Amino acid sequence: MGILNVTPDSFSDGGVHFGDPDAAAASARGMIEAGAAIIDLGGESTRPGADGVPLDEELRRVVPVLERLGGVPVSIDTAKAEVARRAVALGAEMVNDVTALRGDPELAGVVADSGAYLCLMHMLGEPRTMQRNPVYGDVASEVTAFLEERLRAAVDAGVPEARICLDPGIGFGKTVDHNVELLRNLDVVARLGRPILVGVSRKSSLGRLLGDPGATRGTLAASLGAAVSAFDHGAAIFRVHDVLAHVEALTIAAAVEG
Ligand code: HH2
Repeated sequence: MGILNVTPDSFSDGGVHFGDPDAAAASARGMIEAGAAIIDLGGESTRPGADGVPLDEELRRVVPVLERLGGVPVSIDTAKAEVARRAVALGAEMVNDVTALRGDPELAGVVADSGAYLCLMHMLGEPRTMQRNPVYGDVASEVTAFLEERLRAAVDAGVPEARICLDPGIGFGKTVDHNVELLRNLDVVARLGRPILVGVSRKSSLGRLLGDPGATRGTLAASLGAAVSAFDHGAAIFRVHDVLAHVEALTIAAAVEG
């Protein structure tokens, strides 16, 4: 899954494609050529400390890009029902909701009615405050219990289970140690029987693990190490900025795994 943020403030690629839908669409097509199976298009940053974006502004960011992405498999990274509705009408095949259907009461219905795929992600708190001292007893089992409950809620709302993938939400209300522990115990989440999506690409925990306590992002090499390790622990979908490098690394990991 290649990341395409059309925001001024995403933690890693903020501003790169903001206000230039032609460049954004070209970048998406480049990621597909490099081996991405789907492009995750987002118009609202969820980095720690980020404020929300109003509906009309989010639509202004993503709609021109969606209109240029005919033939490209797209996931829309949004928590807003109206953004998802417009996106699926313009061809998006998946809704990636970092609130796991807790943000907008109408989103479940939009996904169910459209037949889109759905990603449910774990987050403790909300982006503005989520990194203020997150506390867990056992992070893997708590995240798994949350995702199990959200999976049931989505199915009860009419989204077929076979269309849903689950994401432990690396960096969303978690310390570096929580993120590492979660990746090490991904198989616990995978026991829910749904494909696991992991987004760890360039995240600050990677830079911090490499010894910089003030890191705001991680390197490519660190991202590849984390992705291969996540693969070994059962991840199936990788949300990444650097598609070709991940396709190459994961192709080798998969070959070794057999
Ligand atoms: N991470 C980010 C955004 N959306 N969606 C899922 N399912 N999983 C993730 O880990 C995830 C996500 C944050 O990364 P990014 O989009 O690069 O930055 P920002 O939120 O600042 O736009």
